[in-house]
Formats: sequence, C-alpha cells, structure tokens
Amino acid sequence: MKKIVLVTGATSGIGEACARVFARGGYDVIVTGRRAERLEALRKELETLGAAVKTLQFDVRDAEAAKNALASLDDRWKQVDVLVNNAGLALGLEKEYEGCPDDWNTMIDTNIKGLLTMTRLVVPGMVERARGHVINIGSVAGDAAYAGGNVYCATKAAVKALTDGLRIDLADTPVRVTNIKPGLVETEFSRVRFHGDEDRASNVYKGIKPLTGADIADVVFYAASAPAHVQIAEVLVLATHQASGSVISRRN
Ligand code: NDP
Ligand code: 8X3
Repeated sequence: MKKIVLVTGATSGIGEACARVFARGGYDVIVTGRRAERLEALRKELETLGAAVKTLQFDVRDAEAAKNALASLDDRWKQVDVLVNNAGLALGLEKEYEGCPDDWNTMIDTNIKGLLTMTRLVVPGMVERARGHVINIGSVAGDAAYAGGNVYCATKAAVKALTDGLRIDLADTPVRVTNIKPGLVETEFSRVRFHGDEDRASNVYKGIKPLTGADIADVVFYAASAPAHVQIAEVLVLATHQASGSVISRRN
C-alpha cells in the first residue's frame, strides 16, 4: 500500500513543490488550499506522475471546514502518513506600532491556529496507527525578528514552539516531528505580503539567487525519507548569500 501525504497550501510555491516531490517519490497525495482551479490542475499533473490524488478545498482558518473536509475522505485516505503543515503567509512589513490589525489576525489565524487545527485533526490517527510524521514549515523569521517582520516573525516563532512541543508530546510514540525553516524562497509569498504589488515583491529577490519551492521540497522529502529511528528535528535552509533573516548580500 502506498503511503499518503497531506500537504496544506499546495496551490502554490513550497506546498505545490512538496506535492510534486512526494508524488514522484511514490506517495499518494492529498492537496489542500482555497483555490479550487489550481487544486484541480495540480491533481491532473500529479496523476501523470503516478500518484492517486485527493483535493480538499478549504480555508485552514475555518476549523469546521477543515474537520468536514477530512471527514469526507474514505477510511484509506484518512490514514495520513505525512502531514506537511505548509499553508501560511505574511502580510505587510509595517512597523509593529503602525501595523494593520486585520493583517495580524489573518497571519495568526492561518500560520498558528490553522496549523494547530490540522495537527489536532490528523495526529490522533497517527498515534493510533503508531505511524506518522508531521513536517511544519517554519521560517528563518522564527529564529529572530527583522525590521517590519514583527507579527509574521512571532507566528513563525510560534511554529517553532508548537513543533518542539508536539515532538515532546509524541516522544513516547513512533510519530516524528520536524520543523523546516526556509529563508528567501521565490514563490507567491512576497506578492501576497505586499497585497499584489509586483514591483515591491520582485525587489525582495533583487541581487540574490533565492531558493525555489523545489529546493525546500527536497529537504522536506529527505526528512520524510530518513530511516524510522532518525528524526530530523529542525533544518534551517538559506540561499548561499543569505546569512540570517536580516543579513543578505546582494550583487548588482
Ligand atoms: P505562497 O504564497 O506561494 O503559497 C502559500 C500557500 O498557502 C498557497 O497554496 C495558499 O493557498 C496557502 N494558504 C494561504 N492562506 C491559506 C488559508 N487561509 N487556507 C488555506 N490555504 C492557505 O507562499 P510559500 O509557498 O512561500 O509559503 C508556504 C509556507 O512557507 C508559508 O507557511 C510561509 O510562511 C513559509 N515560508 C515561506 C518563505 C518564502 O520566502 N517564500 C520562507 C520561509 C517560510 P490558497 O491561496 O489557494 O488558499
Ligand atoms: C519567509 C522568509 O525572510 O521573508 O518566512 O521572513 S522571510
């Protein structure tokens, strides 16, 4: 029987790349996100890679919708082997004392509460089956705050704490828990952060070769593929010319 991976936020960027790498690696794949057309296009693509695919369209901020989506799966598909908690976003780069409370709520509800919702729904089954792996997508932003990062950085620091806490709570089970912490990855992330301002978004990657979603997906797949006694607890993945959240060497 093939293993099953569930990737949240698979309609773009890192999540989409993870879905591809796991499909190529022999998994059946559950992809989630809010954009139905993209989920459908991805389903078709992943099927050409030999994977069986389920699409679940819901907003991770809506706990009831998440619960209903998972409940709609048949028993075989409910047996998720790997949960990749990837859905997330940054909004804005304002100073903390000038920031937008709606943006703060969206980041907190998605990056923290959405991840918790999915964990709460999927992990009890992993414990029951004595098999499973939770891979959270944290960030270098969770290691130290950078200018204007305030609330986003706080959500990713929370992802680190929640990943560590889950690992502690699961230490007496075979279920593994991993935090993958990327630096600059060129995806739709900056376009979303700057509310669709393409110029501002592309400036983020000026003068540096950023990571790609595929670079991160390879690390996620490596963690999932390690032998059962090996738990990759945390990995910080940076572009070569990025040294920390705020130290980036750019060339003209
Ligand atoms: P993208 O914007 O390209 O992808 C984000 C994904 O999250 C999309 O599939 C989107 O799907 C999904 N998503 C966002 N909000 C929701 C929601 N409320 N409900 C369901 N799905 C949601 O960005 P990335 O691929 O770069 O980001 C993926 C993760 O990686 C995030 O957690 C981000 O914080 C993290 N990260 C990104 C870095 C970067 O530099 N790009 C670096 C470090 C970490 P849809 O809109 O269809 O719902
Ligand atoms: C995304 C990377 O540096 O923009 O988490 O915060 S960064």
